[in-house]
Amino acid sequence: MNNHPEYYLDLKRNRLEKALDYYLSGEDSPVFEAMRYAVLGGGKRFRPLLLLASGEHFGATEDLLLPYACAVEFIHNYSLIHDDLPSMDDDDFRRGRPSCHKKFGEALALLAGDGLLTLAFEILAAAPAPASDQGLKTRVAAEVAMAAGPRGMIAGQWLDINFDPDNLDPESYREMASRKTAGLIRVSAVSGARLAGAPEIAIQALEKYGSYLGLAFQLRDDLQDLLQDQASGKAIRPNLARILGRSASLELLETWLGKARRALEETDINSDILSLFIRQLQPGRESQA
Ligand code: GRG
Repeated sequence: MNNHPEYYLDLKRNRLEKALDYYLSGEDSPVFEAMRYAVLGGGKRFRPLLLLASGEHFGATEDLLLPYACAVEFIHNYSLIHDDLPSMDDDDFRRGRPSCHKKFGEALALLAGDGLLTLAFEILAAAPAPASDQGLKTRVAAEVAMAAGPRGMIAGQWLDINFDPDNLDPESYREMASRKTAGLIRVSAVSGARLAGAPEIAIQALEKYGSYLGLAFQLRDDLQDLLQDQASGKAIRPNLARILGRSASLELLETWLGKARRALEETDINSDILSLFIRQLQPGRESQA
């Protein structure tokens, strides 16, 4: 078998696509059609791949991990559908196609998002528990709920909506990004290892790795927005890259990626895949994460 990290990711991406399709099949309704449109139309599958890579590194099987990975991807897709709505970020395009509400109308897009969020927890409730410790399943489900919920992603979204563009400070921006974007990435990195029964020291390292990877993910996205906005002459949306400027943002991106790398090194987590996720976010590389 080819052990190349890119080969591993292609293989897992394939399995994920089949599993996502499976969970969205068998029901012929407009809501499911909109859910399928939103989920199955591309996407890098960064969070579920992270969950699979972290779990398999510590010895969990793909069969155990796949439902959890799909649940996290469904939550992510719900957040994108709702984020694109006119009352939020008002985006007409997502993944190179009309966003869900542009294709199906607002009511159906709202329901498709709700459908994906609740389906995620239906899947978690039915997911197999690790044989070694049945309680780990509930713990993971609770941590996923916390990351997505009103103290996590939802709180982050509210902070984001309410930013005053003229009074942005890096600390409060970091707080927003940590909840809005990094939380789901962090819980993906941790959940796989938790389900595998990894030791607490490794879990803590993955918390740190996931947090910094998530912050870097957001900052990279901000930098791309800044460059696009500068090129198009459009008003630059408030973001961290705008406050810091390009060169300080690139420096901070390197710092955060360095912290993610050190979290793995300090605890001897030698995973080519987890390291590749860091490299993919490095400045100058095409974003494939
Ligand atoms: C509506 C409760 C609620 C939350 C929305 C995550 C989020 C919160 C909004 C997305 C806004 C955004 C563009 C953030 C930048 C980072 C990010 C999450 C980008 C999109 O994720 P990718 O790059 O998307 O993983 P793909 O298409 O690859 O799945």
